[in-house]
Amino acid sequence: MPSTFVRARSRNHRLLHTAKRGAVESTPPTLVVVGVGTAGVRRAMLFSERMSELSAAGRIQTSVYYDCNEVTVANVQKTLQKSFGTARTGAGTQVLFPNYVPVPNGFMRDPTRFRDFRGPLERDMDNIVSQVMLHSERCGRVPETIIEFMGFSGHAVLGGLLHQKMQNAFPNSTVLPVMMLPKDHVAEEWTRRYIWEQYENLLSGSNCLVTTQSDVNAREDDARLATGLAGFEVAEFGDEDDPAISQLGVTLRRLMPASGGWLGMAAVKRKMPVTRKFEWLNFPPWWRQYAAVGPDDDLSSLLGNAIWSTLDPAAQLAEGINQPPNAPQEIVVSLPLHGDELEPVASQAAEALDQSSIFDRFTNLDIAFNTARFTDGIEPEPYMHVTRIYPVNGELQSVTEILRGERATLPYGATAMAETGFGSYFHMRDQVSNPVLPPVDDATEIEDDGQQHVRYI
Ligand SMILES: Nc1nc2c(ncn2[C@@H]2O[C@H](COP(=O)(O)OP(=O)(O)OP(=O)(O)O)[C@@H](O)[C@H]2O)c(=O)[nH]1
Ligand SMILES: [Mg+2]
Repeated sequence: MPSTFVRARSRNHRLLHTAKRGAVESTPPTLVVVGVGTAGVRRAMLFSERMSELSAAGRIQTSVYYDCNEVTVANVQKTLQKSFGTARTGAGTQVLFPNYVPVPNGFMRDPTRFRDFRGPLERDMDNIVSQVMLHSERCGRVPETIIEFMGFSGHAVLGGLLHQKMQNAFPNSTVLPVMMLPKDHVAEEWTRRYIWEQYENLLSGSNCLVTTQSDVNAREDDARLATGLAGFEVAEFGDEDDPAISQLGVTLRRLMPASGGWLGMAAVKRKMPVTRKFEWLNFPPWWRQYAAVGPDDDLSSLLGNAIWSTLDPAAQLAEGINQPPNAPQEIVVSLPLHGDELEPVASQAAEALDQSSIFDRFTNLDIAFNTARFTDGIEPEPYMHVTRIYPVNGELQSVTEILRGERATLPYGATAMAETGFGSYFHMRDQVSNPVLPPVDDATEIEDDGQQHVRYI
């Protein structure tokens, strides 16, 4: 596919680097995607859809849709049948479902319910993992990046177990668990009482991308997440002589060392100003229409604006997380342009950004531009998507709130630079030793009536 890629790299790399991407079909499959639970499966599906809209679904070796729920499995199968009817890409992807579904409707949000069936469930998961391994041998390479969409509901601990099995099967792969922090009382209660501690063990040492369960528009949030991840996967951040194929993996390996266990994502979607449209008839329907823009300043200021907007709280996929400004940051800009239009637009935008103070604010920032036209429902409007991934340090405010069951009052950031990811037990610390939490008031402790009247001789 003759799509052009342009990279603008901080001030020190003022020269734009241009690379012609080779035929996408020749890129060997190197991704494994795992969705756990109903929401996780939905997110994994959306990611695959985005990848096929980029003609890059062939990069996925295996998709695991792990939801012990007959309705979900049937839905996924129906959707896949439909899309395989039209898309040639992705046909080589292995698709796996749980074979053992002890309860047809899932675990009813109870994360302990799986324990009655743990033995056979684990055997089924072992079987899934060995099929993933077999297929990776068939593809001739171990997966470079494994994306796992997980949550805090009925399938939570099973997801953690599956994560461990995958990690053991592919110790050298870059694994990205994408967590969805709960926002409803049932899930928060379970997280507090049970799930968080399980995850401290099961996900120990991972760097997780944090998102928050949406209370407004889950569909839109899932789409932003999928669009961002797919955009990163087809970007080209690596050096030309880097043998890495998974570009998301390149990004993650750059960001993870700077993180305290978490990564954050911000995504902005903006309508493109269209001056001209034309068709590119040689390609499947989702690539047929392009917005082409003349060489006016409107677009570059709009672009600069959208990039700055990734700093807004509203753009963050998780609430209340902070980032060190000198940490590495990576931005992907996906534009619904014809490949030939991309380079002039990107150079102009890079120049405008250079003049704004963005590279002073983020001294270690990479920006990649690429072409992508995603189908957002039936809307014919072309959109640009800007996504930023960044490492997070210190306290996760929303987690403190969930585990404490009340709003955190002190400003976060006091404990920045601390390792707070799973395995550190940072958020599990007792009340006295956690500086963010108020000290325990001994005077309010209820006295044991019985003890008062007992005299020890
Ligand atoms: N973002 C998003 N959230 C969803 C979606 N479907 C359900 N949720 C929310 O995700 C939370 C977890 O629900 P599920 O994903 O069904 O949990 P599960 O792991 O499948 O657990 P059980 O269904 O209890 O076995 C719920 O609060 C839902 O509101 C979705 O498609 N996208
Ligand atoms: Mg479910």
